[in-house]
Amino acid sequence: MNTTATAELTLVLLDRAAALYHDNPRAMDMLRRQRARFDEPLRLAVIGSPRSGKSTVASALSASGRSLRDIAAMDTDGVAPDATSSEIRKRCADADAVLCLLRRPRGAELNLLRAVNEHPVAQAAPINAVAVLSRADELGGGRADAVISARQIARRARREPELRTLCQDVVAVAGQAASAGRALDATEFGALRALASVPTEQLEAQLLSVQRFVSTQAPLPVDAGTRERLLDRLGVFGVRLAVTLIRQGSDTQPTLAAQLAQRSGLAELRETIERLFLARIDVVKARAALLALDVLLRMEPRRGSAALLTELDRVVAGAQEFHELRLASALSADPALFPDGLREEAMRLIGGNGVGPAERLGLREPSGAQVKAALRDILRRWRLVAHSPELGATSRRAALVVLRSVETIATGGAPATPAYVR
Ligand SMILES: Nc1nc2c(ncn2[C@@H]2O[C@H](COP(=O)(O)OP(=O)(O)OP(=O)(O)O)[C@@H](O)[C@H]2O)c(=O)[nH]1
Ligand SMILES: [Mg+2]
Repeated sequence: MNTTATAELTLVLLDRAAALYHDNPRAMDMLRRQRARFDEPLRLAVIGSPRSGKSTVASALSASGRSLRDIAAMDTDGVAPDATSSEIRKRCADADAVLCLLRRPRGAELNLLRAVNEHPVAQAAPINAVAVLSRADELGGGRADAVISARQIARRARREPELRTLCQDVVAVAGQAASAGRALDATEFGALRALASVPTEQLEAQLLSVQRFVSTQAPLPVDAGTRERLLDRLGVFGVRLAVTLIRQGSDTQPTLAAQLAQRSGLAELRETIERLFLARIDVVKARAALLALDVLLRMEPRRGSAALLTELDRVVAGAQEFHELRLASALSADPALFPDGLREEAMRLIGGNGVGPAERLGLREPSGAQVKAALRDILRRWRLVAHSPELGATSRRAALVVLRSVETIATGGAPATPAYVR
């Protein structure tokens, strides 16, 4: 695996802890598991209040694309509505990242996200949670364009001060419609096509209520039993969306399944997971391992553990990748952090558009000379920003994070190992 500086430092800390706890089988077992997790798929815990759609979203993700190999979705069914923070954290302890399902992006539902964020290491590196407005069709009133309205709610929620400290992104997904696409059999697909041939107004009248739609009296070219099955699989919203999509030309089963994934928000959720977690999987893994190590060092103190804890704190505080991720969410939430132009450049330089040097510099297949010239220019500009008297202290500190990212590219992508771990 191509590890970043922070992942390497984490492995060093795990080795040191192994030397320290060599006579403690339970601790050694835990340390071995932390080491092994770097070679495993992303472990994604799906949490949420009862009936929030956890099982549906987990299975939709598992059935979609490459996920079986690169994501292991963990459905955390059975967390009581009044579960304490420590119970919730225990359920997420083995996870690298968390999807927190919300019916609404406010109120007591946010307690779950608050609990996930409570640990000090989690606060220093809040890079592993995405809030999902699940059952998004209900937020949008069940119309065929319901997910579009739910996306707007998600976009607004992303900018709210508390939510943006608790998670890295907010996305809307209609899980049921998303997971149904692939599962449809030929009879069900044929039935949807038949429904698509019914004049829009006539079909809409039957879709006004579940009772009407499944009634044996309904003037529809599909038998009542099949209609009931369609409703079980897709829900009223899913039937509406599928019929609309078929009318618009998605009239083969694979294209319909793909369009359902797109229009239900599942595709966006996958992209978010790719961008935030899979693109930096070793940093996400390092964070989880550091959290577990922190707990061990605190719960089972012994000679040498306090010194190791100090080093761990230094690694967490010094991890450029954590700083970059925090700045990336700060930039999306607070566009006024930098003036226009600089904001987009900052996002690019800290890896918001991709973590490779070419993507950070915005150059396609650059030559060595191009990179050098670009870096000289960028370094000069950002040193000025970092010391600009016109910007507030927060912006200047943010500029230092950008500057350090640029310096990392300049030195070949690997920041020097700090002296304290040598
Ligand atoms: N309208 C709508 N209903 C949904 C959606 N996803 C799930 N549901 C329904 O909501 C109910 C709960 O869904 P699950 O996926 O079982 O939710 P869960 O969070 O695993 O539920 P528990 O395990 O009982 O806590 C089921 O009746 C689903 O059919 C959705 O996207 N839209
Ligand atoms: Mg469930």
